Parts: sequence; C-alpha cells; structure tokens
Amino acid sequence: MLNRPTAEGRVMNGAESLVRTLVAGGVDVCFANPGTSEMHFVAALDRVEGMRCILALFEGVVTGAADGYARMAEKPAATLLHLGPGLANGLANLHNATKATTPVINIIGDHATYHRRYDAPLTSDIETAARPFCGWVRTSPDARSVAKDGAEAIAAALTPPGKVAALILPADTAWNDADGIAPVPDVPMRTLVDSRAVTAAAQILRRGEPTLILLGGPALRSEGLEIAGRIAAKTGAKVMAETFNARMERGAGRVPVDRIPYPVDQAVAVLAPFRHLILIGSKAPVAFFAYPNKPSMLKAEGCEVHRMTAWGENSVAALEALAVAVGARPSDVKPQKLAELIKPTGPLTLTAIAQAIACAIPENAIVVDESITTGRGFFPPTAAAPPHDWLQNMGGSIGFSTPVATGAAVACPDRKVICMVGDGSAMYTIQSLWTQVREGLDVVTVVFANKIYQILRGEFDGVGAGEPGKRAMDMLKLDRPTIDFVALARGMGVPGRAVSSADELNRALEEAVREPGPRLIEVQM
Ligand SMILES: Cc1ncc(C[n+]2csc(CCOP(=O)(O)OP(=O)(O)O)c2C)c(N)n1
Repeated sequence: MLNRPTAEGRVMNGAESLVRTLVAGGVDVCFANPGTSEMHFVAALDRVEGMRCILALFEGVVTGAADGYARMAEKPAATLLHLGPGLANGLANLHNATKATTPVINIIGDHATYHRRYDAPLTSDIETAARPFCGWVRTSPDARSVAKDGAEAIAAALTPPGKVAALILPADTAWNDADGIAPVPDVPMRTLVDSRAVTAAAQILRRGEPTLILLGGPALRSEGLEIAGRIAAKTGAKVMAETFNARMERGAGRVPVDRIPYPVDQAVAVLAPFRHLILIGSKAPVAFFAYPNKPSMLKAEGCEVHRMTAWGENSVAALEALAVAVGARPSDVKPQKLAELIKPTGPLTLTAIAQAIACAIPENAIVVDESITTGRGFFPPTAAAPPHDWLQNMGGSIGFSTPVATGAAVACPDRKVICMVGDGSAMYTIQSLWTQVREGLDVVTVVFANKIYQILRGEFDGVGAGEPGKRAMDMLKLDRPTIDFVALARGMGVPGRAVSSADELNRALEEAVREPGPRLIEVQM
C-alpha cells in the first residue's frame, strides 16, 4: 500500500482516483450508506473538492434518491453501497431506475481481492446480484484500473437511453496506489430516427383512421408535447402517455395528455377505438399483471402497432419530422378545456384531495407520485395547475417516492417538491425524511393514510381469489396498530400535521408550500 504523490505532492490511492474521476466527469453528488470496505472512498471525500456526499439511512433511499436526482438534474449521481447486502437493500429502487432508463453509477465496496476466498460473513457474489437490475456491471481488478473503470461506468450510464451501472470495488483496489484520473470516453448522442419510420407514420396519419400516438420518455417534455399537440390537431389523432412515466412536463400553458388507465378493463376500453398505435419513446401497452380471462396486451384486436422510434433515438426530433411530414403548424393547436381549479371544502373525498393538491402546486414544482389508488384520478383535475413536472414509478416496486423526492430536491434546490405517497408505500423508505432534514431539502410529503393496502384489495378480486376472510384481510390492512406519521416525522425532525377535512388539507398545503424545508401532511382517510 505505497500511495504515490500526486502532482501536488500528496499520495493518491484507487478510491481517491475514482472520486476525482467522478467529479471531473461531472458526477458531483453521491448518495451513500457506507461500511468498512468503503472507508477509503469516505476518506477521499476529505481530500477531494467538489463531491457532495449525502448520507441516507437505508440503501433503498440511496438508490431511489440517485434515480430522482438524475431525472431532474439530467446527469447521474453516484451511490456508495456496502457489499452484496448493501446492494441488495438498494436493488428494488435500482429496478425502478432501470425501467425508467435513469442513469445511475453505483459504487459497491467488496472485500479485498485476497480476502474473498475466506468466505467472511459479508462475502457474496455481488456481480450476480447486480446483473438483473444493472445494465453495466464490472469489478475493478486492481487499483490502477479503478479510475478507468469509473470513467467507463459514467459513459455506460449516459449512453442513450440511459442505464444503471454497477462498479464493484474490492477494498484493496481502493487503498492501493493508483495512476490518477481517467477521462470519460465519448458518449454517443441520441440517434436520429430513420426517415422511413417518419414517412410510414405520416402515411398512417393521413389515412384518417382512428390512431393513437403513444408518447413516453423525453417526448413528454414540453417541447415534445407541443409538437405532438400540433400533429393531433392537424390529423385528428389522439395523443396519450403510458400509464406510468419517468418525467412529464405539464400544467397550465402546456399541451395536456392523459395516461392509459391502470385497471385492465378501463385500459382496454380506452384503447378499443384505435386501428393504429404509433409508439414514440413508448412500448405497446401491456397489463401490469395477468388476470384470469383478461388480455395481457391492452390494444384492440386488429389494431396495428407502428414503432416509430427505437430505444435511444431522439423522439423529439422524430416528432418534429412527423409534424413537417403531415404539415402540422403551431397555429393548429387549439387550447383544450381543462378542469377548473376549485378549492375544495367539506369531507376528504378523492375529488377534494385532488382539487386541494391542484390548488397547492406552485409554479415549477416537482410532483412525485406514488399515490397508488388515492391518486388514480388526479391527472385531469391537476392539469390546469401552474407548470410543473410529474414523476412516476415505472418499475412497480413501492417505496419509490420518498427517496426520489429527496434526490429531486437535491437536483433542484430552487423548486418545491411535493411527494404524494400511500401509507403502505411510505413505510418502505420513510427514512428519507431524515436525509431531507439533514440536507435542508424543500420537500412536502403528503401521506394518504387509508390504513390499508387498498390496491391489493382490488387485486384480490381481480385475480379471482374469492371473498377475503379475516386472515386474508389481515395481510391487507394497516390498522393494527395505526401508524402515526406525524410522530414518525417528528422523530426525524420533520414538522408534520394530520388533516381530516378538505379545509384542513388546504391550510396544511398552503403552509407547507409557503415554508421552506421538509414538511409532512398525514391525510387521514
Ligand atoms: C417492493 C414491493 N413490495 C410489494 C408490492 C406489492 N404492493 C403493491 S401496491 C402495495 C400497497 C400499496 O399501499 P399504499 O401505498 O397504502 O396505497 P393504497 O393501495 O392504499 O392506495 C403493495 C404491498 C410492490 N409493488 N412492491
């Protein structure tokens, strides 16, 4: 362990070469939950300027925060995880990040290369654990490779459409001598769509048969939506988004699009009229789960699917080319009638909750949506709120929103983050609140405390499991004991309030949006 002097006369080990490579490569935020094997990475933080390292108290918060950060910062964060078990705790939110094609760079410590053969307690096959959830996996063989491997991890994560990368760092590769910083290899741009795909889509649109343009990914930012709105107005096609989306720009002044509903019967009904489906940055819609006697593919029989853009292609440029091909102009877009913003009063119905949220969303807010059954109908009533971003879970693994909101707030310190979460989902990664306090993050967490896994009550029926008895209902209900979210928040330093009427919710939201720093509102349903 003979660490060499740097240009400034200090020694640089593998860990420091990696931290410096990350910072030089534009990765300057790291969400961390370290252990013994990561201590040299932690030590390097004191020697390297420019890396903001943020402690989270569970790895699911670490990985979810990295997802939320990258969605908003449009560049990846690193994570620091402790061997196989640390990674395992973080995998669920890496799964969600992978499905959303979010770039993430995981640094996972391992035992020193020579120690692995002794099967010490924390030994496991980290690469095998990482592979199903990470698009790029590598173990650094020695300290001199660490910087180059780190630079290649950045390039892999950033290569369109975006990937979760896992770099495994045996402890001796962190503490042995390194050669210095490595430059990040060139990252390819999103490629342009094949002009034949544009011509084919334009031909379909010109036929005038019922056509749905289904948008996903970057096409859901305001520019893509605006162009899609032009195309729809000119051709009569309908534009929709997938059920769940990584990031959609919406609100007053933007072209509103609705999403395909989650329940299979509703989705089938929405898609039934269409003869053609044009996919732009999206997938042909499939049911979240299989149900007896229900289809897996949601489109109507005979509906033709045309994939206009492949993964990693520039879907906004593709929309632009399609608009030109069909002769659609900005003046073609007609303003659509949106649900009025009405401040609700009286009992806390689902409509009242949606209206209260819609009135409270401030301009440029970031809404993270894990509202599950409570928020299924939130989209139309919030469409006229001031312009905001709406982030959702594309991987279905719950415990997503509180970490993602944390990371989004780190990425955008000047924007209010509103995290809407079911009480069941909130309990997976509630530790996020502690990190929000420590980092002074502007997040309002709104917990929908219906005291049940309400969605699963519906799924019980949906899969034909019969009538739930007492023991089955015990697996769905969260009422024994009741969870006190205000007390949980207080325990982590977050001021909280419970509300049980629309007026109370209005007031709590107004206060939480006005005051800086984290706040929690428990909506008692
Ligand atoms: C990691 C993970 N574990 C379990 C599930 C199954 N699951 C889906 S939704 C849900 C409950 C959600 O409850 P809550 O957040 O309270 O929302 P509600 O259904 O009451 O609207 C569960 C347990 C899952 N999707 N992901």
